[in-house]
Amino acid sequence: MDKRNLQVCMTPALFDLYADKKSIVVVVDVLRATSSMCIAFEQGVEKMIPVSTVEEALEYRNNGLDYILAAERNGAPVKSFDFGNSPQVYIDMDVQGRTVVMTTTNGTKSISIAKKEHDVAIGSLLNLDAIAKWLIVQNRDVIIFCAGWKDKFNLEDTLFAGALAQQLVESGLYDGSCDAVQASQVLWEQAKDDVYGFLENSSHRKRLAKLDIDSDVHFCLKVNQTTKIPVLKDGFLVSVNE
Ligand code: 3SL
Repeated sequence: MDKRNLQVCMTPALFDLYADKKSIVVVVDVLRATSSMCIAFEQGVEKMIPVSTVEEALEYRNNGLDYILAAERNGAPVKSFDFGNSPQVYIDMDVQGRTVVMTTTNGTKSISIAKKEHDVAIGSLLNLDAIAKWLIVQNRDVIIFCAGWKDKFNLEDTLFAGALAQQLVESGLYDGSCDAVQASQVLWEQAKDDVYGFLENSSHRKRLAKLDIDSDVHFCLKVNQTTKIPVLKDGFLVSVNE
């Protein structure tokens, strides 16, 4: 049997090189957008609307519906929004049944790029095993799309790519020969026993530490805290695992 194609796209700047109009694209922004999305569904959020710009998000404020508006730029919450991009806010607040409109620096931008021609699912270390199992059942080609930072490579998204790629390749269903798949798996192998330590000198860990939100880093690096798998349907993220 022919194996399914598996690719890792390390940054949004490279996405056109991997796009094939048929793969499921798994968007990942470990710190912190896709981690926040996964935990939001775990805590009872019903739908999320990812948008690229702050202006688009603000348009939802006055349309009469009771949305939670969440926005982050350069790591910081955007003034006048209900939430920033901390995953822990979904633990602290009652969000059952709510719809969240979210815009972030890299995560929602990457979703906007991917959704033009591909089906989109949301991955993070928090839902690692669940999304691996779900992808194997879908039996389709996969692109793991790292949101990075402003079109640059980052380590944490690449580690997730390696962790997910490892499970997909071990299933025997996927061809793991893409160089970026192999590179991400090598990094994950080195990092997996102490991901926080491995990221000690990484740019985003330092950026978030300066903003005094290191506890979010610890939170986002926990593996398998939820089985929710957010997927994009008609512009809304919904979870395929209830
Ligand atoms: O870039 C993004 O989408 C954010 O996740 C970055 S931050 O972790 O909120 O700084």
